[in-house]
Amino acid sequence: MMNRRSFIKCAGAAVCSAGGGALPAAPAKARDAKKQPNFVVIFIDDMGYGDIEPFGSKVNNTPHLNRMAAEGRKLTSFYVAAPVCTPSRAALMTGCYPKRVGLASGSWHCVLFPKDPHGLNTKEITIARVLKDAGYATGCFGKWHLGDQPEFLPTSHGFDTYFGIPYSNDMWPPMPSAKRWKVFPCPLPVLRGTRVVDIVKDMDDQAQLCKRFTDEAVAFMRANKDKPFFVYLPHAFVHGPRRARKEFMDKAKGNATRAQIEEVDWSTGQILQTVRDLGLEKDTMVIFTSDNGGAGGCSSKPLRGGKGSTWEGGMREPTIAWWPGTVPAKTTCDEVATTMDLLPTFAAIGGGKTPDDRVIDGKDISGLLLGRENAKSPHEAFFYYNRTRLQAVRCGEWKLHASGQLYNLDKDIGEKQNVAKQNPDVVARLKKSLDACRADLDNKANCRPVGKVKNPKYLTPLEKKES
Ligand SMILES: [Ca+2]
Repeated sequence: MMNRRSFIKCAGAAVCSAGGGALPAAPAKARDAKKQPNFVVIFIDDMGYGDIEPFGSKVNNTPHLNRMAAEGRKLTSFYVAAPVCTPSRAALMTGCYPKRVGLASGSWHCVLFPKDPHGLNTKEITIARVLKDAGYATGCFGKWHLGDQPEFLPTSHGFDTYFGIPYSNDMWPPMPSAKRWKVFPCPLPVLRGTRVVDIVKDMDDQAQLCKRFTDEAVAFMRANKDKPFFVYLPHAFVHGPRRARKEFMDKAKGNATRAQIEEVDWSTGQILQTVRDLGLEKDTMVIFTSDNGGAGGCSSKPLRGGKGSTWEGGMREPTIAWWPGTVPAKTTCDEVATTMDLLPTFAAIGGGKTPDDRVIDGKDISGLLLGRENAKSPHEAFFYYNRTRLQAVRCGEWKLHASGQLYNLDKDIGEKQNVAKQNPDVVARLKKSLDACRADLDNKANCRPVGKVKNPKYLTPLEKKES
């Protein structure tokens, strides 16, 4: 696929706009750091709210995240828009509720599978395309999971460069679930652009994924240090099956969950150190968060629930923003914010254009990130979807589940005390909010179609013994 250099070479030619996006593409340009800081989004897979020390872990050692939080800002009410991979990623990429872009779920499961005919529609304008069109060099390193057909891969969605696995690391012949799901055996490919360059064969290969994605991201940052860049680093860690590199396994005494969390901490340290080494720490915003709540072995404490649920533990993520000198150090923000907000926020900060020809659910949260005095959440309401079902709404301190339970999250972050009876007026107000959301997102006319191809193919040949 097209790398940045070949892209520049043919910038302006019609062929370069193939793959969607309404805006004309612009070549990556020289840095004007004041106007165009770099953006890095580190997106962990299946890590819970309580898995890192800045968010209360007593189990895992996360010195690099501790330093990141000390130098930056913790976001304690930061949400993803779905409690599982594919829809959560669709929301981050498009700035929209997953249902809005046809990806509330996969075709026959809550997420997309290998050879799925569906994927992120190339008519969507991703955060990468917005930044690329503003002159950023854009790279994605890690797990994509928004469609594995070439037209759905990152290089069709505004990323100059892609290296990673196209879907989850457990969509893999050795997994017992692979047979149960009857969609295999297709070896798990590692892609560069749209080309398969390697196969994840065994657990030793799995253990290398964090380092490989990190090394690629670091090399990309070094190669693009003189231009504004956007790095999206969606780790395959800490999604099962889990194994980290030996030094981390040894340190964690064989506890693979702990070892993986500590290795993504190491990875974050590598990213921040690279930024410092390049002298770009005053010009780079880094966001660390996770794609959904904690899966087995992880901790979403003190929140209730975890991956797959619309309790807080499924969708509220341990999030840190870092930009020395601009994002205030040693601070915490508890205002409601979401991954959907990153697209309009990065556009606002980086001189990009948020699409105005379609609904974008995310809002500019630069006031919250930069710690402007009295900055409030731009969200009157945040909605919790599980696949296509609306299950809850949060308005300020209150969360109403569609089932009728009401919680005051300021006083009861663990959703233990249903206070619906004591607060009928609040229940009535939030019910109206749920109704308004249903009237919007349950109406197909307000949603855009998922991408679809006619003859999807496995990216790698089937294993002989199984075919
Ligand atoms: Ca996930």
